[in-house]
Amino acid sequence: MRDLAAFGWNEFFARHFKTYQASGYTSARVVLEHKNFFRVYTQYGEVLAEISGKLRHEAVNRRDLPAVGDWVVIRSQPKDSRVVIHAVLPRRTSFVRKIAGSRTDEQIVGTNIDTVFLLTSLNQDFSLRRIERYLVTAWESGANPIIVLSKSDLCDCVDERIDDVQGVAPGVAIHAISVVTGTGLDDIAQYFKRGHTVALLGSSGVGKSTLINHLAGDDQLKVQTVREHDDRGKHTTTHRELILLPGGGLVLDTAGMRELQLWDGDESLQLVFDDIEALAEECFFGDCRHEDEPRCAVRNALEAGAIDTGRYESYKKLQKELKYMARKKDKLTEIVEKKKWKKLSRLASERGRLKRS
Ligand SMILES: Nc1nc2c(ncn2[C@@H]2O[C@H](COP(=O)(O)OP(=O)(O)O)[C@@H](O)[C@H]2O)c(=O)[nH]1
Ligand SMILES: [Mg+2]
Ligand SMILES: [Zn+2]
Repeated sequence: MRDLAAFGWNEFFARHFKTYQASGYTSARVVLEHKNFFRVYTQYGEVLAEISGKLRHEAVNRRDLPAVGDWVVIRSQPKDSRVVIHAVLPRRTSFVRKIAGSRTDEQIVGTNIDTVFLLTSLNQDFSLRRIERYLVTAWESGANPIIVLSKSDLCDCVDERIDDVQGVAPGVAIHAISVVTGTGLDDIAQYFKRGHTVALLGSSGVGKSTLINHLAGDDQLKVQTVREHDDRGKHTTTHRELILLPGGGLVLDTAGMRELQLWDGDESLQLVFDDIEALAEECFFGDCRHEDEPRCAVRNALEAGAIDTGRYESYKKLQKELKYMARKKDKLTEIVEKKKWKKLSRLASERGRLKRS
């Protein structure tokens, strides 16, 4: 039997699993999500899993259903090649973004992630504004963000870039790496610890798969097989898979993320832009919009060049995006509440009928 601790099982999950333990259940971690089924790691190896009718029936939101990274409850039937997921254990962290496109809905990119690498390549892809956006979502997820500047071999001003990034991400560790020359790879090895989950996030082409192949080493074949499979799979436009590394630790690839729109993040926004937030405290008016109010500390700082205009614009843009999302979500909550109520009353009347018959 395999040791689930290597896949991230710990006391937190064990505590929540207690209620199931006595009744012939076991736990498993979701490593891949297909259209109608999942692939999960169990003590007996990797198997396919489906959601139980009851779990699907009772789910109101997408977040009630399993996502990659989740610990789920399955019946212990080691001989079956397919298992049924009966419940999702509470998540320690959850990386959520707004689903791509105009629909207002959330998408869970991954759960139970310990560290999230925000990858930006040091060539064309480099953007401080994108880093700020990714940081808000990363802080919101509960995971610890690390900034990884990839393809350092293609840049001749790496130190300047690091300084620039430091300016928008105070207190966040920054590593410049190159899989081609090997620069920085030793530094990031520290994040791959047994049972720890690292998610790689970044635009397509920044080098996520290349880094995973490097980390997976002898397991390279496995990563490639998965990719081939992904190419053929008609339903999977986005690909997320949790990979157990030979040296310990798990890595989650998040391919197919073209845009990262915010879903949640008021407090995280304050955290990422704490320089601006601190200045705003010093404005004469408590509700200063930093537009035409007198004695505005933010505008003064902008005029004096103490804060960068690009950064301030970015702050305002993200703030607006969050406000817009909040309004949309209020409406959504109303609808969901109605749906939930309908569902609950239907379940109650079904139960009533069962009892009577
Ligand atoms: N020069 C250079 N190219 C890299 C490096 N890492 C990845 N690449 C290249 O960047 C391209 C995109 O890499 P890939 O791993 O597929 O990116 P992904 O879309 O984020 O998974 C590929 O052609 C890689 O060979 C690096 O450190 N240096
Ligand atoms: Mg890739
Ligand atoms: Zn002001």
